Order: sequence, then C-alpha cells, then structure tokens
Amino acid sequence: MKRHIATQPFEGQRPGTSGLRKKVTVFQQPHYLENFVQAIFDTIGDCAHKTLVVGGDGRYYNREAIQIILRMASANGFACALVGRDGLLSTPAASCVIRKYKTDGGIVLSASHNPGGAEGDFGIKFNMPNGGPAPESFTEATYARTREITQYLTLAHEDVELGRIGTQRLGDMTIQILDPVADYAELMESLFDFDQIRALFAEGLFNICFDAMHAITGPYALEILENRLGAMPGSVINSVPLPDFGGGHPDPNLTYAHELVDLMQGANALDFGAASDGDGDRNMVLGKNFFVTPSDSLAVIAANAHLVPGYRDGIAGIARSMPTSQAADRVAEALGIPCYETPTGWKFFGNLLDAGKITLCGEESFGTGSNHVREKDGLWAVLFWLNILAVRRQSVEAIVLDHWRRYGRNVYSRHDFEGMDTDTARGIMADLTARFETIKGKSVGPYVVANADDFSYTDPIDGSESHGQGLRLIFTDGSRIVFRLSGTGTEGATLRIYLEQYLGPEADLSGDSQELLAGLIDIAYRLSEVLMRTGRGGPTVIT
Ligand code: G16
Repeated sequence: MKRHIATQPFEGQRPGTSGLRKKVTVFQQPHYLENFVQAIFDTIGDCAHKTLVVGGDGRYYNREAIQIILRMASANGFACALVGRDGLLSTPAASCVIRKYKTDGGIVLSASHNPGGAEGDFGIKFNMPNGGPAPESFTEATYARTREITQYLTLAHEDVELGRIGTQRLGDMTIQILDPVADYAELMESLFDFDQIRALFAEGLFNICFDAMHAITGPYALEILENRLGAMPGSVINSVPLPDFGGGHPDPNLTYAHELVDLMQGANALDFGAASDGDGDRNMVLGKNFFVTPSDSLAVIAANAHLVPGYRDGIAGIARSMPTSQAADRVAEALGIPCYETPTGWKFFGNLLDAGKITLCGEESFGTGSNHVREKDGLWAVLFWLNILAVRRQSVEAIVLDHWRRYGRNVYSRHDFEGMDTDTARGIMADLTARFETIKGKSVGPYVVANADDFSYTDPIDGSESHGQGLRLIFTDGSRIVFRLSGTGTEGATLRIYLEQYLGPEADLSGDSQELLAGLIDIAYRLSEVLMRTGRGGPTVIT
C-alpha cells in the first residue's frame, strides 16, 4: 500500500564531486536517505514506465538503503528495477547495466574510496540513462528539491529477497535480480584480447597480484583474472567484500594499498600489481619496484591503444581533469587528436564521450576509463595494461621508460592535507586567490609565473559553465602548481596540492618524483603557508 510520509528538509544535502557523501550515522537518521531519494525522483519527473538500476559497493548500510530505495521507487511509479544480487554492483558495472539494458538511469550507493563500517562513510548518486553521473544541472535541481521537500512516497511492503536471481514483484514494480559480474565480464571480453592475456599467464613466468582491498572488485577480479584469464589462484587478494572493508581504507594508492605495495618491492617482487577501490572505479598500477602515476597510465594507455582490439581502429580524442598531468596532451598531439581539459569529476567527461569527441579519459585521482561505460573503471584499466604487456612482452617499467624517452616525462605528485579545519582550508584558498591577482609575470624561485587563475570550464557540447574549479599557478616552462579543496571528503576539509614539472626526452628521466619536485613543493608550501597554518609537519598522503 502506498504511503505519503510527511518530512522536513535536512541541511547540507548538496551533492559534491560525486554524489552525496556523509557518515553512515547521518544517513541513518529517520527520513534522511528518503528525502534525498525523493528529491532524485522528483528531479527525474514522471517515473511511470521507467526502469531504474540499483546497486552499491556493499559497504555498511548498503542492504538497508536498497530496500528503502526499492520501496520508494515502486511507490513513485517505476515499472521495473534491475538490482545486483545482494545489492552489489561495482560503479562501472552499474554504468554497464544502465547502458546495456537501455534503462532510465540508476542509483549507485557508494562512498568510493572512503572508509566504511558503522562509523564510516556512505554515499548515493544518480546516474543518467547514458550510464554516467548526473551533470551539475541535475544535481543542483536535486539539491533544490531537498530544500523544499515536505513528503516522500513509500510502500508498506516486506523486504525484497536480494540474494535470489530472477524476477520478483514489489507492489506494481517488477524487480529483476541480476548476477552483478556477468554483463560486465562479457563487456571486458569484447574489448580485450583475452586469448593473448591467457597465453601470457599460461607460460607461468608472469606473476601478478590484484588487491581488491576487501571491496567490490573481489568477485569481478576473481572471475575475470583467475577464472577466465588463468592468473594463478591466489593472484587476487582481499577478494571478499566486507561492509567495513576489513577496517581498511579502500583507496588504491601507495599509502593505503600497502599490502600490495610490499609485494611489489624487493628482489622477489611480482611482475604486475594493481588495486581498486571501494566501488571498483579507481585503479593503481604497479610494476616490479615501479609505480605508474595515474597521469602517466592514461598517457601510456592512449599511446598503446592500437594494440588493444576494442581500440584498434583509433581513438577520437582524450580528456583529462585539469589537475591531471599533461602527459596525455603530448600523446594526443602526436596522434593528431584533441585533448580536453575538464574540471575534477567524472561527470564532466559524459558529454564529450556521448558526443564521440573522446574515446579515453582519466584523472590523477587514480581514475581511467573510456567510452565503453560512463564511469571510470578500475578493472578495465588493469586489463588494458595486461593486454599491452601481453603484446609488448616488456616490463611495466620498460614500457613507461620507453614512453618517457619518446614524449618526455611529466614528473607529478599530489600532496593531500586531509581532515583540516574547514575555516583554515578556506582561509588558505582565499589568501591564495588574493595573491594570484598580482603574481602574474613575477619570479618565484627559479620559475616565472605565466598565469595564475581559478579554473573555469565551459562544456564544449552544451555550453554549461563551471567556476571555482581549482587555483592554478602555471609557470613559463609549463610547470604547474594547483591548489584545490576536495569535494568528496566527509570530515573537515582536504586541501590537495598538485605539482607537475616537465622533463624533455633528452633529460635524465629517472629519479624520484619527490626529489625532482622539491623546488615546486617548497614554493607551494611557502605560498599557501600550509604547514604553519595547520601546525603539521607534512601532508597526510602523498601520491
Ligand atoms: C570522485 C570523482 C572523481 C574525482 C575524485 C576526487 O571519484 O568521480 O572525478 O577525481 O572523486 O575528487 P576530489 O578531489 O574532489 O576529492 P570517486 O572515486 O571518489 O568517485
């Protein structure tokens, strides 16, 4: 029976870089999730005859949230819901299912790389019928609805059996429970040369480790890497998704994926290592004693795309987020294709992908993807690398060094100051903005400032504008420092400082990035006064 429940607006339901992310305890407040879901449905408008995909990364509160959403979807008139078994769908798999079954969009439950558990984070976002995160026009309309909401619709009905593949009814709505891995695995088989990768593993000389970090990619990686491609059993570690990710921080970087990092170092290091995050859209790629920066990974993938079946016919263009290094720009230039610079947030790639302007895109925040779905895709990036390695038969390090010798090296790093006091963080950004007004043309250490601004973007497809996307300091030699506040954190503020310096192909290209960037790091810290103002000795995370 349909029920109209009276409610009142909650403060702060504005989606950030990627949906609404808050502490689990915030979402558990009566009506909190319901208000946001109703606001999404109201933004969609008429839900009758529509099909909705629902799935999440399995973190704490996933199952409860899915039952709430399904009851509300039925009460709001949706005709059908496609749901991953046990409420699970990785973010790229959700995008795949939305597109494959030509649905009207989906609700994805995840706080991505943020920790889970009862005290951890939870998140929700809406993806459009193209499979991609809703654009700002949609998320802002949703936010506006959350501020005026007075009631939501739900159903008095027992829980859906999320573990039972097949069809069920919930009021007038049909629910179809899907195998969360099958459609995605089939898509991967259509893009990559599985025979060639299988041959690489079959020789028994190529050892890998994929760290699923007790998050959603475990079942996907086991099926694809071990079952279908024949990687040695045990190659996938931490493969059982847990609601609290085993107490870990499911962020695939050098700090949090330390178990994998240890396996990739020393004389007995493995040949290839990779990790993915809470919801399976991020990736980190490692070679034997070698870290591939996400920016370089995008560039190497683009330069080698012709070796991979799904991209053999050429790529239309590349896009990267503004703070991502300009390594991909050099490949695009060599290929004679455009390279677009967008604000941080995967949603900004959607229009370019839909319009066929780009085939590949990526971000420094461990995200890489293509037009196969409309989300970044961790396992896709891993398979891309494995396909390249299976064809080229060189080490990861040799492939990257070869790339640098051809294109030069964009030495790159990001320093994060997490959990900062919000006012301090805002103060730093405000003071930097003020300093930027007079800094152009001035010398800072050995560098001369060519441009200093707050990045704005006009979408080339629909003309929509986004402002305040990060403070850029661009030097005359092409080096850059970018200051940006994260839009995904749930505690205090996170200041991100992005550093980039270009070394031409003729330079000495080896060397530790922190040492090579020491001069820029010093300038960034001095300009922002971040150590003094936070009283800290250094950043929380360096990637
Ligand atoms: C999200 C977005 C990415 C963004 C990242 C970091 O990723 O989809 O586009 O780069 O957050 O954003 P911020 O620097 O604002 O924290 P994910 O993996 O968290 O969904």
